[in-house]
Amino acid sequence: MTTPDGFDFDALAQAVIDGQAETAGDLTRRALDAGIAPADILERGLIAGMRVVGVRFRDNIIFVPEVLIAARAMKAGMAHLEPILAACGIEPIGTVVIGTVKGDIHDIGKNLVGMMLRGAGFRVVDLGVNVALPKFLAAIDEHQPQIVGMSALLTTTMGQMKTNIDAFRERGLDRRLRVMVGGAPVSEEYARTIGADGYGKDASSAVQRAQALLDELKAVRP
Ligand code: B12
Repeated sequence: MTTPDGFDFDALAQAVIDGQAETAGDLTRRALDAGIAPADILERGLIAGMRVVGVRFRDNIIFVPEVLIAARAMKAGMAHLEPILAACGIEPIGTVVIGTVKGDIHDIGKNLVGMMLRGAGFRVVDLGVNVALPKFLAAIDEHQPQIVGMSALLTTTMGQMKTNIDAFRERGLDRRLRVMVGGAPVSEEYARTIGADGYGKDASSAVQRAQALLDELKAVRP
């Protein structure tokens, strides 16, 4: 699809699908220069491309190396969006510690959520991927976040989120922080089942939920 000002979202999606990092970066830059909203570039270009990659991967049409190359192209585009999404006010409205849980190395979605949270005024401490419980606990101790975000993309690693939430609760941390979870296999219902306080199906709903949780926490602990 082409916008009235001539930007072709399909070409950007295709660059991700083909793993053309340079083209994905150039097209993202061009879209920004044409005044297209970062959220549209993300959703209709970069994420649209990665969606196709996901289907082809699932159907065994492509394999891990191709997916990695596509992920690199997506990141090349995201690198141009990050400073814009992150540009915000001065004082952070709250702190979020975020990471992909132990056993899982998917980080594209988590990075997007982190970027959008920064854009909404949060300080974001990103622990990276394959984050084991002790690392979450140490970061909570060090950064005193109001919110902890956990990402899991595999059905085999989703359970780790519950293990972590249980451990936070055992330590009484649920009195002073709220937990948000997300990732492709995670649902609102699953989040509720494991005792998470919030779920985000995508980065913008993650931001809305984080803002609501922060307000809720401030009402309880002003
Ligand atoms: C890219 C990718 C990879 C890349 C990851 C590169 C990277 N740097 O992240 C590579 C090639 C490394 C990879 C490896 C593997 N992958 Co993979 N991968 C994918 C793929 C195609 C896309 C994921 C992605 O980036 N999506 C785009 C982002 C924007 O979406 P997202 O991650 O869902 O994030 C959004 C939301 O979920 C939400 N969100 C995400 N995190 C959070 C956190 C919080 C707090 C909140 C509120 C919201 C939130 O907001 C995000 C932004 O909108 C998916 C397919 C899919 N449909 O998800 C498979 C997929 C997840 N992978 C899969 C598999 C099986 C694997 C491997 C086991 C393959 C293998 N045989 O080795 C390994 C596992 C490695 C490991 N230990 O983690 C399966 C999982 C199946 C299952 N049921 O568990 C999938 C579903 C593919 C499939 N259909 O089979 N993979």
